[in-house]
Amino acid sequence: VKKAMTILFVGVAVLAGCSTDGTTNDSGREIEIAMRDSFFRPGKVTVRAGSTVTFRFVNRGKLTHEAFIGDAGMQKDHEDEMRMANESDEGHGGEHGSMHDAVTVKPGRSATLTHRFGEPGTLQIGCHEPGHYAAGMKVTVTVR
Ligand SMILES: [Cu+2]
Repeated sequence: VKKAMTILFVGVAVLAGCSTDGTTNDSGREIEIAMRDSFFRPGKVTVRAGSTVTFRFVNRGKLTHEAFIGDAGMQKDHEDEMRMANESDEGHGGEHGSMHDAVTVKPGRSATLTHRFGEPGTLQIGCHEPGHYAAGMKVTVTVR
């Protein structure tokens, strides 16, 4: 918990630094997000429109988790795809590695996902392991 607080504090400090300079582009920024059973910490991040940000997901839980970046509609579509993949034995891609903007992270492992944020708006990073997204396992990403 202490570490998550530190990350949160650093994140806020970085944002505060950017707001004093309108031209700051935080491309190349890396944000660490912890995966727990079953939620992400921090649960909210803010990024700049037009920047490319790398998220490092560190799975500190005992379950496998996933991270998928997209808007609310894309989260719903991905949730449906994951449900279908879990229900049928065929066409079950395992790590679903062909899908960009999604990573699956086993307990004790970490993985990165780099995303370019276009227009201002609100996106989410959701975990679509069965039941996790419904349980609130998501990060709200404010793009501004
Ligand atoms: Cu999860």
